[in-house]
Amino acid sequence: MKVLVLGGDGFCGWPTSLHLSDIGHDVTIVDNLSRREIDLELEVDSLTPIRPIGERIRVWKELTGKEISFVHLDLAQEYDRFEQLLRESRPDAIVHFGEQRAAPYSMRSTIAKRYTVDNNVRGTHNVLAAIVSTGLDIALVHLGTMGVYGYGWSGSAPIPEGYLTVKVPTPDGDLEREILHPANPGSVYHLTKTLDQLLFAFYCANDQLRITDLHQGIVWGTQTPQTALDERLINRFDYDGDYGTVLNRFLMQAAIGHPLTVHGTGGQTRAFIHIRDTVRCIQIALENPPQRGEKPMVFNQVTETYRVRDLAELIAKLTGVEVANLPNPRREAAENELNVSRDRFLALGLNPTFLSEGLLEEIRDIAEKYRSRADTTKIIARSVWRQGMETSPDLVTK
Ligand code: NAD
Ligand code: USQ
Repeated sequence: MKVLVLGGDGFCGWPTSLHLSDIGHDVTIVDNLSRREIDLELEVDSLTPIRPIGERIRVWKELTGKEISFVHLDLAQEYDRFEQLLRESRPDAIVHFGEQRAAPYSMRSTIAKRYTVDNNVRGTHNVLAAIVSTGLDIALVHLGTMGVYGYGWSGSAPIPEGYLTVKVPTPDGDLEREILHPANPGSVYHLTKTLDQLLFAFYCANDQLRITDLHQGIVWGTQTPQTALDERLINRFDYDGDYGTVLNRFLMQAAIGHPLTVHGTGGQTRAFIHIRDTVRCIQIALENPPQRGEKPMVFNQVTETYRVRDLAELIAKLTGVEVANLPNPRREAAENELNVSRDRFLALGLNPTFLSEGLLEEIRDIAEKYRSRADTTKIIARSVWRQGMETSPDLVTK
């Protein structure tokens, strides 16, 4: 299969590109390298020493003989070049990771809010418009997020995979309807993913595009069998207050003896998935596309749920590090339950990596190995959801 991986230089996109290439697909990465530029803007770097994209691709070819192409292109700004790329390369499928993906970054300033909406919504719409304009039958797999559903909306009922069956009362009795699960975004970033959903619903209905939207939980872990082949293929590991996600941050904090930065009571329950399962899920989604005329196919790409304070306690017990309860810089429920339906990937053969198996490997092979690269001034989350919210002081590292 010929596959374009949009955002293929990023944390999920790079290991996915290698995995798809490894199993025989013809992969082209399309990326504007904006994530690397944001690192420069934030004056922070991946904990792991990631190599330039050209070197990554050269090393993959040296080691495996397999070729991955790279196109430097901005999906939001360079529509004509993207359409031309589709006409020339005629891909069977597109995997779309190419968006600004950090909630704290999206809330840090007016400029960042506007950038996130412009980049994500324009980029996604350009992809859809270009598929229609070329007339090619390209299956699109997009990375959505569990955050489109929000937290706590449906109480203890499991969050369905995309659609909710509702009863509409009418004078002639109740009408049963299937609707997109109500959107309840918690940041400007999550808001863009709820807007993406509506774009997909429209283009499926109007143009019969074939679209799969993967509502992924928080990805943890770093390496896949392919990125672990050579240090020059290593995946990125974000630990800073904007891009670092909670579990990877806690692992890195434990490795350097920094108190674990729990926001508020840590009663927030979130969904998680290991990066090795992310790449398998993308493969499964590519192998099981919807038919033309179907509505967007939605999968919940999640393997486990955890409460933030339970994760902190688990890591504290394993490593002896302290837990710090900090003022929460976000506006979010202090405590929530999370019950998620996740049957579809399991039914299609996903065999998950659970926290209990992967944590120690991650601490030893990544967090401890690269701890000297950490800049401790970048750990505390400084982006606040509303002006005037309290931020935390730097915590002393032992
Ligand atoms: P990332 O920032 O590491 O990678 C995104 C890549 O897209 C980067 O390489 C960036 O340069 C590129 N990009 C951004 N805007 C672009 C544009 N306009 N044109 C071309 N390239 C562009 O993010 P990630 O963690 O790999 O996430 C990938 C996708 O998965 C995102 O859409 C994100 O919302 C979703 N997701 C991520 C997680 C997670 O925990 N990391 C969880 C759920 C969903
Ligand atoms: N949190 C802490 N301490 C920290 C960092 C985070 O307590 O040091 C808390 C946050 O307040 C939040 C929870 O942990 O309650 C999760 O935060 P996160 O930064 O790990 O995850 P989030 O902002 O939701 O975003 C990440 C990815 C995003 C993806 C999303 C999946 O950056 O791309 O869409 O996870 S989900 O959360 O399921 O929507």
